[in-house]
Formats: sequence, structure tokens, C-alpha cells
Amino acid sequence: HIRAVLFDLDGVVVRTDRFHELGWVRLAEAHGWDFSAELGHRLRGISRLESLDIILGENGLAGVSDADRTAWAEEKNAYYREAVQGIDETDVLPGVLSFIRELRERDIKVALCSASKNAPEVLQLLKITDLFDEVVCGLDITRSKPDPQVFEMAAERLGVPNFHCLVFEDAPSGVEAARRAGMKCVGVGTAEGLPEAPVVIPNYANIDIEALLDSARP
Ligand code: B16
Ligand code: MG
Repeated sequence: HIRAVLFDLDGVVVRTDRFHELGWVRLAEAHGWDFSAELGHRLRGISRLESLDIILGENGLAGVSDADRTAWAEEKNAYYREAVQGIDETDVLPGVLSFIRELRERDIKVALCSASKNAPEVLQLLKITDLFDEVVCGLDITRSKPDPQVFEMAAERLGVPNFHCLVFEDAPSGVEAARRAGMKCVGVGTAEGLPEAPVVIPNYANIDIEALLDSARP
């Protein structure tokens, strides 16, 4: 049975996923690189520098200097941080906060598991840090999704075995990371966008906790 639920941040709790994508779009436009919506989806959950390397690879720029890579990663982060300063409650996915509170009322542990180094600040801006028993972010991990490190670290901190954990993810890389951790997973988005997710919900409206926890059982 499920004893802990692990939430990704961008695209699962807050709609900051579009600001990450906007940051990459602005960077690509500034430098004349190609960037497609398909690539943007593929980059969900992937760390900043690895995302940049994928974009550079797609544009035949794999051999650039580390100084250039660092500068461009910082440029993207500046675009992201500029966009994120104005977020408020309206950027939180409808229903997710009450869903988290309901889980906690059922004594289910809740953790936030994000690849983003900006995750703690986003939680602070929205004043929702205390909603989570644990927060694991890009500052804590050394390997980005699809590596399971972020989820395994959260499970360990919560003291809950991996097979009692359920992950909510909007990223193909995150769904893969949950699978590698031996955790159940619910995709947030569309079945087409998350073909590997065993269960997909479009949003948190009319969520039936019992049914969801059941459907996530093997
Ligand atoms: P940062 P998540 C991920 O967050 C984003 O999906 C991804 O677009 C971003 O590149 C990554 O965090 C790193 O973020 O540049 O802020 O450190 O979806 O795992 O919550
Ligand atoms: Mg995400």
C-alpha cells in the first residue's frame, strides 16, 4: 500500500514548467538556435546543464567551450528567474494543495522532488514549503532524472521503502526515474505525452484518492 506520495514541482504542483520552456525559447532565439515544442517536452525534469547540452547537440554545437555553456545556462536561468518572480496562487495547479492536505490527513507522507535548483525559492514565493514533510531539489542531487536519485533520497529521508511510494510526474524522464526507483507513478498530463506512465490524470479535479491509490497498486 501507499505510505508516501512524491510530487515533482514544475508542471505537477506549479505551472512553472512553461517558464522553464520560455527560458529555453528565449535563449534559443537570442542565439539563432532551433527549438521545438517536442524538444521542450523532452527536456522536462532534465537538469539545466544537461538540457542545454541536448539543445546544443540538436543544433550541431556539441563542441562549444565550458565557458560558453556556463554563460548560456546562466542566461537561461536569468530568463526563468525573471518570469518566476511574479508567480502567485493562480500558478498553482487547481486542486493540488487540497489533495496534498487530504493525503496528510490520511497519514500519508508527502515530499517534493524537483530537479530544479530554484525549487526552494518557488515554494517560498508561494508560501507552501511547510506543506511537505521533505523537499529534495536540484541542490541536493548529483544525477538528474531519469536517474532515480531524487526519489530515492526522498524515500530515505521519509523512512518509507521505495515500493510504498507513489510519484506524480509530468515528465517522461520523471516517469522513467520512478520506474527505476521501483515506485508507482501517476502521470500528470496526457497519455500521448506520457506513454510510459501506467496511469495519467489531466488535472486534480474530481480526484478520487481511494481509487487512485488502488489503481497505482501493482
Ligand atoms: P533549474 P522539475 C525541472 O524541474 C524542470 O522540469 C526542468 O525544466 C529544469 O531544467 C530543471 O528542473 C532544472 O531547473 O534550472 O531551475 O535548476 O520538473 O523536476 O520540478
Ligand atoms: Mg516537472
